[in-house]
Amino acid sequence: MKYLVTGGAGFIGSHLVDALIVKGHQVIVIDNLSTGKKSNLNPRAKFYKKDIHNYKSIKPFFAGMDGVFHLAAMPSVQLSIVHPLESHDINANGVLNVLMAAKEAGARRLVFSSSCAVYGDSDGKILKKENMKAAPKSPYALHKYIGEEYAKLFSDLYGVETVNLRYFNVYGPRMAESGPYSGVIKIFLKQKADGKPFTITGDGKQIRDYVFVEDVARANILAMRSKKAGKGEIINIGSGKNYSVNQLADLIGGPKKYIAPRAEMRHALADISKAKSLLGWQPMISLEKGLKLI
Ligand code: UD2
Repeated sequence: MKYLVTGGAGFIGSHLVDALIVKGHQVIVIDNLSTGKKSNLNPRAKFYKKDIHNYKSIKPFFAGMDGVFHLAAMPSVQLSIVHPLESHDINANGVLNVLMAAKEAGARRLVFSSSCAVYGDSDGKILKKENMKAAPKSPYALHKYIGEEYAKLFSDLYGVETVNLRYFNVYGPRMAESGPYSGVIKIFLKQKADGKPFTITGDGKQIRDYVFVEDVARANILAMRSKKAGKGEIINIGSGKNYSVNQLADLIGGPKKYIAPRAEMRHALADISKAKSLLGWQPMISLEKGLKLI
């Protein structure tokens, strides 16, 4: 099969590209290299440096594609709060451009990378289920929600099959080392290597659900071919296990330093029963094992 991966030079996208190529598929990557890196790119993928906010410039690359995986994004809650216009351009308008290009090219299915940020605080409920009301607390969350709604609309109106995957905290090799796109696991591992204490935001009791990047790549491939999905379904992709930031720090092992809290959702734990039933997916790498693979 021929697949186009937007954001295929990025952290998650590049693992997906690797998995597709191992399975013998032909892969085209478009990526503007804003957060992605050429060094992440599988040499057997065809790469084009293109920006998803320019519809005309990306459209030609969709011709002849069997499916599209849309991962290109400005993937930072905190950055979207400071730069809502840029976030809207990439995380909302960009999805529309990619959906439109997929539709025009006659691609069968598009799998969209969304985020558990869409849930917001869910009235204090820790366990997030897909039928809960969306309650975005940041431009990033709102834009991902708009993307999901567009994907569903394109299925209803134009018959493009779509699946929305709501990722929880994805970690693994090639995670950004530092800056706004880095995750707490990478930050703590670096702090430990540098002999520094772990910087814990707020009281550290906030809960997260950490899912290994190769499990996420596999979920994408299953979502592309599942016969039980394709009409804009929303599907959580997490581990189904919860860790507070304090517990994560204890697992990695080292001294803690408490810093100011962030404006962020308090708790996020995925109910993954829908991923099991619709995709036949479940995570295979535990956090304890995954930490050793970074
Ligand atoms: C994750 C995703 C983000 C979005 C969001 C949805 C990552 C890197 N980011 O954001 O793209 O999908 O989920 O809600 O996966 N923390 C510390 N110390 C630090 C850095 C972070 O305690 O030095 C805390 C942070 O306040 C948060 C937790 O660790 O409570 C996880 O932080 P993160 O930046 O890894 O990811 P998150 O959940 O903010």
